[in-house]
Amino acid sequence: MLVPPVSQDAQVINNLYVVLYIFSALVFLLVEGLLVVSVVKFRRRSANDAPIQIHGHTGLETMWTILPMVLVAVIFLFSVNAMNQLQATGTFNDPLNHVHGINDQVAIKRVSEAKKVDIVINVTARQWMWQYKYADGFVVNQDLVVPENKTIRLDIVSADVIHAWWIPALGGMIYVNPGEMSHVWFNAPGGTYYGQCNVFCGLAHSQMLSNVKVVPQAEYDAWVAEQKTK
Ligand SMILES: [Cu+2]
Repeated sequence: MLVPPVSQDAQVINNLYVVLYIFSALVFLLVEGLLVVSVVKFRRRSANDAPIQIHGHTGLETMWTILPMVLVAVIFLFSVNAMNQLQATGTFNDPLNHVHGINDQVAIKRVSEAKKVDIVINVTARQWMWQYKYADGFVVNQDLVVPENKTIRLDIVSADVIHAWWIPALGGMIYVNPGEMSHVWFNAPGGTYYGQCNVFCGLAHSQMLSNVKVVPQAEYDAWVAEQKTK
């Protein structure tokens, strides 16, 4: 069961999955169907029964070479089309959230101009937690808290090994590599969205949760005020 999407990007990705499911189901039915038909129709009926021996069949061989190629090509086109619709990643020719050098000024300028954002949060991935540093200066180590219906950008770096940020309801996965900065944009309605580090990053990888709590603005302001006093 797919996680219900709450962002446009997550919707685009889910739609692509549905297309892939349909293709997979068709291939499954075709292969299993032929298998069952063959088992029943061509089963051995007596001890002397032997099938006709065939060596080479140009027609069949061409078919099972061309058909998968066409299938993969069609899936590729659907995928490129979906990638081009993703808001958070720019376009296929001008991808945004792929990794950049941390002090690459050109990349930083491009990212900051890419989309008008309300809040930027600096995120550090480390074994085994996400640390969120807010503009007000405080750092939290538990869930990410953001106001609802605001455009958020996360600037994510890794302090140690490769991690990956992925909240299925909010959009696509992004790798977080040491020595590079990755970017994630999202704008979500209120709710709690579950995710976790999506690249095996050591012993406690499975406990490296990355949950996002999206709350009303007033609640967010109160939360920020509380954090500042700590
Ligand atoms: Cu991790």
